Amino acid sequence: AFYYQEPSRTFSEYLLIPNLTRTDNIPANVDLTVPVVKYRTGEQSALRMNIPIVSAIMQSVSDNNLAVALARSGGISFIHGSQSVADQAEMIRKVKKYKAGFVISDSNLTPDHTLRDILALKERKGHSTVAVTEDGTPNGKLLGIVTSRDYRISRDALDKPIREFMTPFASLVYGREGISLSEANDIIWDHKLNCLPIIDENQNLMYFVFRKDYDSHKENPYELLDQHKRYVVGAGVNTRDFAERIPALVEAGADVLCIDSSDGFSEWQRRTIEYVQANFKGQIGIGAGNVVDREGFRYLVESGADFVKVGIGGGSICITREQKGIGRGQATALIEVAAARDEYFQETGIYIPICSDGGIVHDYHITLALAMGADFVMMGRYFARFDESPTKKFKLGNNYVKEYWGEGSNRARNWQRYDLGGGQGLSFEEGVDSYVPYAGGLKENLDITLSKIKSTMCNCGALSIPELQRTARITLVSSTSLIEGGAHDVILKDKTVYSET
Ligand code: MZP
Repeated sequence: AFYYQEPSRTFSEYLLIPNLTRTDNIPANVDLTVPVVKYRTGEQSALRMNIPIVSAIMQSVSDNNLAVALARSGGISFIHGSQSVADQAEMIRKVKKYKAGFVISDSNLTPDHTLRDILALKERKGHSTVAVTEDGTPNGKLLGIVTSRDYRISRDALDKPIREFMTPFASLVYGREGISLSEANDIIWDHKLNCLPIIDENQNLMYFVFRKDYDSHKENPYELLDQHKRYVVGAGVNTRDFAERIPALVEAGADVLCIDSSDGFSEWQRRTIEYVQANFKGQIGIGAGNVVDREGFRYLVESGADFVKVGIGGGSICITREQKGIGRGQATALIEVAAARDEYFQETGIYIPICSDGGIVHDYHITLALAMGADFVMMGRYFARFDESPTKKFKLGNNYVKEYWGEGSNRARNWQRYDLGGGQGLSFEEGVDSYVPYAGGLKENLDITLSKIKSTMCNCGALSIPELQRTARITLVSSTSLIEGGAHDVILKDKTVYSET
């Protein structure tokens, strides 16, 4: 046997050492955009994300509901494939049907008009008011009403019912007609604008809509564009029914695919990747994994993978290491695969994004993973806690919890993820069925996580993820210094039980 000389390590064994914080290192200047699929030097990735976070390919995590919420915040969900082809394609369709806007006339709009009245005005001519609905239909949930600059309704009028509809899109700053959506996107990109293009039935731009709290320095336009004017969504696939599943997912509008497997270093994955490259090259990218070393990475990339996912056995619900004795500490696996990616880039000029999958416990683990070379992270437990995840919320003792189960648990019945050929069922479990503490809405929680990442990056003197990867200084910590890192030698107030005398 070959023996590795170093033990494999987890994120909690590392810390970042601050670099010089320059005066321009403020959170508002931090750019968190990342590539999702491979690209050549001098080119842009065909798919980029506004934040370095995707949700896990799991029944208890990624359905169409969570996908819309995450896409709105700039990330991508990979809709799980532990369901029939038709059901998965339908979930993709539901995400893709959401679109930017829909036009109504405003001529007789008064503050007392109800939403129904406003929508009834759609039939009239004229475009000075735009209703932005979630799915682009008159019956969709209204996100906002946008008026043109010369709109004559008085400010006071907006205090009445219509005002409720004014968030989050509030003011029209800029209008240009007769240009295509792709030209509009170029303008938005060139000028670093964060806005929503409102288009007519012929895909021509009518207005740019800016958010109420618009701050051109703070965010990247991709957050609101999701590139094809619809939300971006990914889909998990397996190495068994790919020839049937993939065409249906592509047809439904999936933007990117990822093979879901606990061990991706296999000829089954090569076959699946080759199928996509032979039939859908240039149309859709496919990620592969999971691997934990250089050899696994090279194998998948040489098979044609568009990104590579790293991690075996580190997931919160995963018992693969206990059951089969395979796996590797997540940090060590990631560091080795990132080095292999850099080596491959030097050799070929092709950059392969890598995704660190599983084992993120604290928000700072995300920043560490990025500093260690990940382009983005995949999380399950993190998202399972939110309102938008597909599972039930209920009270356990004094606390609210949500259900969260692994794809290798009996409950999931996802044998395709673990099958090594020939089987049609799980012969033993590799995952558990569990609860996670309920944490509220996705956006509120994700905003806090992102603000921690940005502020740590400022401590490290980095304004972008590539800069963080180039300049980060990372140290191992001893088990004793881990104790020093938490609150210690004090009596925490909220843990104290007082007895009145
Ligand atoms: P976590 O974010 O909950 O720590 O980990 C999520 C990841 O665990 C998933 O993206 C997937 O790679 C992995 N997973 C899902 N189900 C199982 C299992 O049942 C598992 N063993 O390991």
